[in-house]
Amino acid sequence: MARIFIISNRVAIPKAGIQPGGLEVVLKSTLKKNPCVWLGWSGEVNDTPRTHTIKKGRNSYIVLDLRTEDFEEYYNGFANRVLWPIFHYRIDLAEFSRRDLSGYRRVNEQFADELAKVLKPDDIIWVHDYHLIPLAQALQSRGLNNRIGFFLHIPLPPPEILTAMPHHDTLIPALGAYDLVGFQTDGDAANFARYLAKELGTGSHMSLTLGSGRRAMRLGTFPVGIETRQFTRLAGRSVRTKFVRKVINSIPGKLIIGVDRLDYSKGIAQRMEGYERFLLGHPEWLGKVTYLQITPKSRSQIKEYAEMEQAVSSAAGRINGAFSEAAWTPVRYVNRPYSRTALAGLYRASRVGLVTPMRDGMNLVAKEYVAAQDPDDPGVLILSRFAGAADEFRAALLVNPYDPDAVGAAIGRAMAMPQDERKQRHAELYASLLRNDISDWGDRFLAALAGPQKGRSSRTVQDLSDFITPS
Ligand code: GDG
Repeated sequence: MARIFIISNRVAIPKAGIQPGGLEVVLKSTLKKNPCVWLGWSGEVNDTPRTHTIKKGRNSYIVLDLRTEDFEEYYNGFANRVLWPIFHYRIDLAEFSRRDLSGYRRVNEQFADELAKVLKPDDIIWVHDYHLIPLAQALQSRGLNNRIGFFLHIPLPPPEILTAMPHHDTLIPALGAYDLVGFQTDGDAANFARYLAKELGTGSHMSLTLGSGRRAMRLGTFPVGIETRQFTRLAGRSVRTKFVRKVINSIPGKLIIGVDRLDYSKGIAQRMEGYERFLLGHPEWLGKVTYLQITPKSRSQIKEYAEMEQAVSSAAGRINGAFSEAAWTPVRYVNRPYSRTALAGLYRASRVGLVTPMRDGMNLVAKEYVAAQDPDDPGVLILSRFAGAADEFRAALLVNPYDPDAVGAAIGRAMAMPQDERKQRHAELYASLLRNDISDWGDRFLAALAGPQKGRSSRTVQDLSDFITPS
C-alpha cells in the first residue's frame, strides 16, 4: 500500500483526551485508511532547528522547528500578510516585502530537504494550503517526481486581484508543478483557470503542462464537509450538559450564536452592526434575545489583527452601552476558546447561527451549526453569500455581509420564522451535508490524484473551460 505524505504548515499529532479540530478532522479518515506520514512545522521557533518524528500506530508525524527569521518572514510575513489578505480579496491589507518572499521560499526549501530524506518513489504527496505553493517545484528540482496534489482551503480570487500581488507571475504558475490542484468551489477553480488563460495564454483548451513540463496538471473542486452524523450526536448529548444548561438559563429569551477565529475575513465587527440594526428595527425583541459571539484570538502579533480586536470589542461595547438593561445584556462577546463538545451544544441551543464572513474558503461553523440542530425544532442559519458553503447551502438565509441593514432584516426574519419553514430549510441543508460528508473527501481527492479516470466527482479543467471567455 502506497504511503500518503500529508504536508501542511502545522501538524496535528493526536493526543489522548484532546478532541480533534481543524485539519485533523478533515483528514481523519485518510489517516485511518492509509499508512500516512504527516510533515509540517512543530510550532516551535528555534535558531538551531530540530526535526522530531513521532510514531502513532502505522502513521508517523514529522515536525520541524523554524528559525526566528524564517518564522517572521514565512509565517507572520508572506503567508499571513500577503497571501492571506490577497486570497481573501483584501489587497488593501497586504504588506509586501521582498525579504518575506525569500523567507517563504526558504521554508518551502527546508520542507523539501526534510522530505527528500524520507520519500520513496511510490509515495503519494498531498500538500495543504497557501503556505506551501512552491513545494512541488522545490521537490522536483531535487529530482523527486512523486505523484503530488495540492488543496487550497482558502478562496482563490479572480485574476484582476491576484495580479496585484508582487511576483504572482512566478508564484501562481508554480501550482502547475502539481498533478492535481483542488479548490473548495467551482468559482475558485474557475478563477484559477481564468488566471492561467489570461496570464499564460492557455486559452480554452485547458489540459496544462506547466512547471517541470513532465505531466499535465489537472484541477478539481472538492468542497470540504464535516462528520455530519457524529456532530449531530455530539450536539444532542452536549445540549443536556451542565455547562450548556447553565448558559441557556442565564439568558433571557432566545440565543443567537457566532463562532469564529478573530480574523478580518470573518466580518465580526460588520456582523455586530447588522445585529445593532436588528435591535433598532425590532424593538419587540429587546430583552428577549442575546447574541453570543465566541471568538478565540488568533495571529495577535500582526498589526491588522490587533486593530480588528479593538474594532470588535468597541462594537460590542457600543451596542451594550446603548441597549443593555440591568437584567439583560444584548451581546456577550467571549474572547476565549471552548471545547468542541461545548460548541456543539451551544449551536443546538441557538435559534440563529450567524455566519457572515466577508470571504471564506468554505466555513465549517456553518456546517456544524446545521448538523447540530434538532430536526423537530431547528434553528435558522444566516450565511454570507461569500462563504464557500453558500454554494451548497442554498436553503440558508443568504446575506450580503457588507449590508448591515440586510443582515439585520435576515435576523428579524429568522427570529420570526415559523417552525414548518425552519424544518423544511433544515431538512434541505442536512441532506446536502450528508451528500458531501467528510468521511470520503480524502478518498475522492486521492482517487482524482491517482488518475483522471478515477476522479468520480471531481470537475476536470475541461469542464471548467465553460467559465472562461477566451481572450
Ligand atoms: C480554513 C478556511 C475552511 C472555532 N472556535 C473554536 C473552535 N473552532 C472551530 C470551528 C471549526 C473551525 O474551528 C473553524 O473552521 P472554519 O472553516 O470556520 O475556518 P478556518 O479556521 O479559517 O479554516 C475555511 C477550512 O479551512 C477547512 O477547509 O472551511 O474557509 O479559512 O471547526 O468549530 N473549536 C474549538 N473551540 C473554539 O473556541 N474546539
